[in-house]
Amino acid sequence: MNFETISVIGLGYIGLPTAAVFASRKRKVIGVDVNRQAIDTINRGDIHIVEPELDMIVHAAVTEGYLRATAIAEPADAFLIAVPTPFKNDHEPDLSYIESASKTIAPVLKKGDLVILESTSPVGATEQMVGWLAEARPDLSFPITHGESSDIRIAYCPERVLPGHVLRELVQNDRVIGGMTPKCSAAAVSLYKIFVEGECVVTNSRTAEMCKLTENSFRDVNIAFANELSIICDKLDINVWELISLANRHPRVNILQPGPGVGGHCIAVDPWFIVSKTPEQAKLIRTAREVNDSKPEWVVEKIKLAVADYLLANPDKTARQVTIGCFGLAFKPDIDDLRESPALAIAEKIAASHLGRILVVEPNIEILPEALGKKFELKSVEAVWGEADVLVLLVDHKSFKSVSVTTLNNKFFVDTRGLW
Ligand code: SAJ
Repeated sequence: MNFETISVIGLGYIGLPTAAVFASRKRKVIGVDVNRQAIDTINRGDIHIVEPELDMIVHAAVTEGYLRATAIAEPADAFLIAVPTPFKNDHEPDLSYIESASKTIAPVLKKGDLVILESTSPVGATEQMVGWLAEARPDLSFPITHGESSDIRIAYCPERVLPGHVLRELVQNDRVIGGMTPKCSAAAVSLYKIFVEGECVVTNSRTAEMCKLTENSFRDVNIAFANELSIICDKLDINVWELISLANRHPRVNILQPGPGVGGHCIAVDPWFIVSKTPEQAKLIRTAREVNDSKPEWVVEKIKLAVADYLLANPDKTARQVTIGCFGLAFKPDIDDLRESPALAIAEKIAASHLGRILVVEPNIEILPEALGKKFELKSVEAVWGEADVLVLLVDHKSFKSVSVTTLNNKFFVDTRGLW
């Protein structure tokens, strides 16, 4: 198939890099988004998200005329939907963005077009998307009812790129292609082969949906195991990081690292999409979520104990005179993303109860958002090291690794990452 024009709906962390990579392969790309500011920024050749090297490739794509952003869908040969799929308060998936993306592209669909859903979704979401498309375009036929002879080809093809390494992983990772029929899969493979150097492995749409959820649930369950071990080891006075590194010497054991909890927009969300579909069966997956979600609270209690120990050792001081220093606020090392961050949640909980000062070091951020600036004082590693009475390591940023362990003597500290 020849894809001259490709449309990407949703120009966020996945959609924008994908659009830019297609454009870098000299395809005409129309990016569609509801955010006027994002559209204007992209059309200026700039970016509104943080991802290494993305600015360069978006700038080149826009100035060379291959990439353009708009609020209104235009005809294309292939449509890729990469919109958010958050969950509601009860952990039920919220597919409203997919619904509105479907309604946005429906009027411009034509016979022979390919529509791909990339958003992480519960099993059955692709079929649901086809329902919305078919409702808006009763004049077109879809694979659910017309199989291989349908007018429109449909596939579910999840992304699996790691934030911070998106441009490399988009090209190099293997890609799961879940076509609704073999012809749908073949069309999707030929689209991705424009830039994917990894293997495009074909399956059906439901398996592809479940595959994405399985990948992130696998990590969540493994991290929950590590977090549970860390709580057990704390009781038994064993260093959990030493324990895991020893256990991982076994050729068939690979335990991930414990931490202050699991953050980000994927691993802490996607397992719920399995749980909400099969609540009776997904016992382990639900428990893992609960273990990881409860870890920040456990860390907060540890910090309170460290403050109490400090006061015991310094009877001349009051709680108001104790300064707590938090190292790191991001949701994982070496990024500046504070959204869904357990480190930030812990620091905020401490700020709500602690009477004294709270200093934070976040080497990837120059100025704290206004609301946070009222709660914390942003300082350098050295300043916090010197001024804080109780040190809390929340994120294993590279720059924290150089702190010499010997200088920790006589400090009160809580280390959630095993660096110190
Ligand atoms: N974490 C731990 N211990 C570990 C590893 C991670 O506590 O040993 C924590 C991190 O600190 C962070 C959270 O888990 O708070 C998630 O970080 P991550 O680096 O594991 O993953 P994400 O959320 O940045 O990206 C994941 C990736 N999925 C997998 O590795 C299976 C990525 O490939 C997916 O594309 C992405 O989710 C997504 O979009 O779904």
